[in-house]
Amino acid sequence: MERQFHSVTIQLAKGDITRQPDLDAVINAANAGLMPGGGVAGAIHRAAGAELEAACRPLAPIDPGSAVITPAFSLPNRHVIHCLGPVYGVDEPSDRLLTRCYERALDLAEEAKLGSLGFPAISTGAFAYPKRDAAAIALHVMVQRAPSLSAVRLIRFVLFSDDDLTIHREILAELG
Ligand code: AR6
Repeated sequence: MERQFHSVTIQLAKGDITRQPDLDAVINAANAGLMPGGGVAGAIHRAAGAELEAACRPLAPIDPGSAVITPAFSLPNRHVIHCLGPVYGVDEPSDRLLTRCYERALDLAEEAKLGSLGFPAISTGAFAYPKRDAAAIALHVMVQRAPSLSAVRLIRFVLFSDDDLTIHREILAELG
């Protein structure tokens, strides 16, 4: 499913964030240390190779709600944007921090003049953010920011499960 908001296409796809060769950058659901871990961060670091860990080390630690950008090394993309989402029930206010994460990722993409981005559902795995609330926040940020984006033209949410895809589809269908 996809929808157009101003000059930005928001697309929903089921898949693996490390297998999106047509995108300029993928977003990592990082940990504060920007190190390999489980979930998205583990997959991204495995696919990018040890150079990514070395590139991340001087940029860490980062705070919840912030993001940094690195090259993507052996991934098929040009860049990785590493976002630290809130741990649900711990990092507060979690909705503001999750919003800021997505906003910061868009800011970094605009600065680097990236045209296409792939986002996972940040904070909804190990960080336990309720999936529907997180999807609403992520999609609202994209729709709100679409009119002011000049480089970013394609935003793809790369979702791991049918359940996640359904939730995002329901919310995207109601937006705008
Ligand atoms: N591609 C797309 N989505 C994925 C992939 C993948 N390869 N792998 C998992 N997901 P998580 P968080 C989904 O836990 O909640 C790590 O250990 C997953 O099903 O990766 O922000 C880090 O080191 C879920 O829906 O991110 C951090 O410590 C979503 O991506 C911590 O987890 C996010 O799950 C970050 O936790």
